[in-house]
Amino acid sequence: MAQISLSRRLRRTPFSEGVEAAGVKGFTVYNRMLLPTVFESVQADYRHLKSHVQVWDVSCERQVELRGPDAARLMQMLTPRDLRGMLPGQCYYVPIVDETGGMLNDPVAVKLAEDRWWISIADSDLLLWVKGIANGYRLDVLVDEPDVSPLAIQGPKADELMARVFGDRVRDIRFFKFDMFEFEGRDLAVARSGYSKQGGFEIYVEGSDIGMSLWNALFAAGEDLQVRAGCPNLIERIEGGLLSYGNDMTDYNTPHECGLGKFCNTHTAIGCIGRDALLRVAKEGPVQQIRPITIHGDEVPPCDRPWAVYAGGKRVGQVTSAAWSPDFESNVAIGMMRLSHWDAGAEVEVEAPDGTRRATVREAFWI
Ligand code: THG
Repeated sequence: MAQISLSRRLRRTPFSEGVEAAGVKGFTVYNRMLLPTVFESVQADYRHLKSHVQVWDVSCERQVELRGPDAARLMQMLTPRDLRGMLPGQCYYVPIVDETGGMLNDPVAVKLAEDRWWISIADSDLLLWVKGIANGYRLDVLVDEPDVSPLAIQGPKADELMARVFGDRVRDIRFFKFDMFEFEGRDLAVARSGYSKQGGFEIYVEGSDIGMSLWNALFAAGEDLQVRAGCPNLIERIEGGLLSYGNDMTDYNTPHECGLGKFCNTHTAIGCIGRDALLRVAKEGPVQQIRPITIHGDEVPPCDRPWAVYAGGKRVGQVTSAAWSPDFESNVAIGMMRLSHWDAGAEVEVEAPDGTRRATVREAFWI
């Protein structure tokens, strides 16, 4: 198998040394940065994540920082989610849309103060869009990418590991809230969030220089908890219905097609750049939507391009993520399904690269 060539354009992270020492076996590129995808095997990593605790180098979730008197105004221009009730110390999952209502990113917004925000981005060049808007509208706000690298602690033993390093106060952090914690004289934001359904935290590590000492402290404290290096797990995130920007959705999709309508308050999100477009599409309702899908038969190959979905000889959707789930003993998948075939129970055919498979549209994998 060919290898990917390393260079300055493919950025390393403050934790790359630790990731390599832990025996990483595969990477992807995300925001022009290395993101581990496999340590032991995707299935072994999955079982460990669901049983113990893992430390994830998710530095590639880069921050777009907004700082200045117009920071809150700019943030609301970017998203149809109403931010008026959001307080410092809160995180919101926010669809970001362009002037057509197309999805540009699906980040976590972190409100540090009225005039200071981080946008913890998925894999698209959001910094350029945000800088363009700030300058085009002559807003009084600084927009840049700070030296902040998220480190996620995920799994059922995450509370115990974090309490040992940061103190029992971490146990009091509520879901999608953060508080400040000291490590080696640095004040770090620690949130209860992360790209898994196993529970856990994200540490926004400010200052690359302390990266490896935090990494080492977590591994030293968690030896008896069987702490391991891990990464966002393909199987677990499909089971949990966590979407992947660029895979499950692109700028051709609206938030409503992505099932993110619950994170839109288009009527009250005054100032949102995509508001008029979304008011129009929301009135009609989407004609396709993202759905969980069970693909029958044995383990599917990797889904590195959309797989067409058919019913009665007509195209009715596409699968964009798929993996074998040991716990559900079937292939779990995420796909964009046309309205005629998006109801749970719909029987369809998926054109996988190794042949046509029967598949069933689901409400959720655990129902
Ligand atoms: N954490 C942080 N930044 C991120 C991600 C993250 N940036 C990139 C990527 N992940 C952005 N995408 C997502 C997708 C899903 C969630 C968070 C970021 C998520 N969703 C929960 C869910 O759908 O169940 C909860 C949403 C809610 O209830 O508000 O967590 O993971 N820092």
